[in-house]
Order: sequence, then structure tokens, then C-alpha cells
Amino acid sequence: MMVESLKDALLAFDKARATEILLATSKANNLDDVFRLVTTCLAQIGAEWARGEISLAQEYMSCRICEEVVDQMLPANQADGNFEVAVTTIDDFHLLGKKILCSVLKSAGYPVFEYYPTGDIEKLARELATNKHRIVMVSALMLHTAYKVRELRAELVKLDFDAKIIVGGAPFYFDKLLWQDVGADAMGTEPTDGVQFIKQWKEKL
Ligand code: B12
Repeated sequence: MMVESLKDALLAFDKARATEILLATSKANNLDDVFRLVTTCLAQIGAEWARGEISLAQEYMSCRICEEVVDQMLPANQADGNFEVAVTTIDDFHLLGKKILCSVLKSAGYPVFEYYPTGDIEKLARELATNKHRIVMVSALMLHTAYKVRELRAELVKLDFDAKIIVGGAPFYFDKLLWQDVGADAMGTEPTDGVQFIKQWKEKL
């Protein structure tokens, strides 16, 4: 119901209506519900675009509107710890999920080092090892970028750097075993899963 209303508003480029729906969701529930609503709605919009039912402009604008509204709702940065977590995409310019994830981690008190989309996996691995990022979160929205996690793992092994890799994003939800296949240590479906994994692993690293 909410998904349909939001989708209608987004596809009509009706930012005011989309804002109303997202604000009502955040008041009635909590931010996790807002993130879930946005993710579900944009997944449907992506599927409609893939079937040729809507234009790329509608898909793009839907994401932009969500980004603008969600930006105003994201929790404040509370990060003051010294355990830094790395968050990245690999050659993937779908950045909204990563932005939300970083914000949730910071609000939970974990400083985040954000790596920007790069195709140079060897360099990324070197930087992760040099900066001693023992927990690396990768957001991947396309199948071929999800497979790049396997290359990242191989590069980290070459450097003899043991990091925990947690992945999230559409390809991992379509194929529930993909995270194991690409050599990740875990998969999260919600940004708060990232927080849980840090709590679970931090002491052991
Ligand atoms: C918006 C969108 C775009 C926008 C992106 C704008 C931007 N600045 O981000 C634009 C129009 C630019 C775009 C471009 C493309 N896109 Co696009 N896009 C989407 C769409 C509709 C929504 C993505 C999104 O923002 N979702 C909302 C966010 C909030 O959700 P999320 O990222 O999943 O994140 C949430 C959770 O997953 C979780 N999470 C995410 N990561 C992680 C990580 C961890 C560790 C944890 C714990 C949690 C977590 O937290 C978030 C909040 O809850 C998806 C559809 C889909 N199914 O996702 C297609 C989709 C990803 N795109 C697709 C494609 C094909 C493309 C293009 C190749 C199209 C083209 N021919 O040009 C390009 C490639 C761009 C590139 N090089 O990266 C395909 C990929 C298919 C595949 N098999 O790989 C999809 C699935 C659409 C489809 N159904 O076909 N896209």
C-alpha cells in the first residue's frame, strides 16, 4: 500500500507527496521502516525499468528524490570511537545504500572510512591493509560488481591481510548464497545488520 503510493509519487516526480509519505512512515514507525520502504520501492522501480515499462529518467529521478528526502532524515553523526570501519562499493555507482549504511554506522558510534567507487581492486586492497581496516563493508547493486568481492578477497589474501568482509545489496538478496560464493564473511540486508556484525567481531579482531 505504502509502496504503491510512494511509487506513484516518485514516478510522477511528485517530491512533495513522496516527502509526505516518507515523513509519515518515519513518524509512525522508525527509520528502519523508511529505509525498507525506499529499498522495496526502488527495487520495484528498477524491475519496471528493466522490463522497459518506465524510462531511465524516471528511475534516476526516483532515486534522486528519495536521496534528497532521506538525507534530511539521516541520524546525526555520533561517531567518537577509535575502531574505524571501511565502507565501499567496487566499480558501482549506486550510492544511496552506501550513504544510508555509513550514516547508520556513524550514528551507532562507529567512525567510518568511506572509499569511493573504484575499479582498481589491487589499490583498494593495499589501502585497506595499510589503513588496517579489519572490517570492510561492501555495497554492491549489480551482479558483476558483487563478483568483484571475490577479487578483493584474493588481493587481501595476497597481502596476508585478514579482514572481515560483509556485503549487502540487490544481487545478494536475489541469490542468498552468493555472499559465500564471493568469499565474504557475512551478508546484511539492513544497515543495522552492519552494526550487529561490528559488535560481534570487534572484540575478536
Ligand atoms: C536508482 C538506481 C540507479 C541510479 C543510481 C543513482 C545513485 N546515485 O545511486 C542510476 C539511474 C544512475 C542507475 C544506473 C545504473 N543501473 Co541501476 N538501479 C537503481 C535502483 C532502481 C535502485 C538502487 C537504490 O538506490 N536503492 C535504494 C537503496 C537504499 O537500497 P540499497 O542500495 O539496496 O541499500 C539498502 C540495503 O540493501 C542495505 N545495504 C546496501 N548495501 C549494504 C551493505 C551492507 C554491508 C549492509 C549491511 C547493508 C547494505 O542498506 C540500504 C538501506 O536499507 C536499482 C534497483 C534495485 N533492485 O536495487 C537499479 C539496479 C541496481 N540498476 C541496474 C542497472 C543495470 C544499472 C545500469 C547498468 C543501467 C544502465 N544501462 O546504465 C547503470 C549502472 C550504474 C553504475 N555503473 O553503477 C540493475 C542491476 C542488474 C544487475 N543484474 O546487475 C538494477 C537491479 C535494476 C534492474 N532491476 O535491472 N541505477
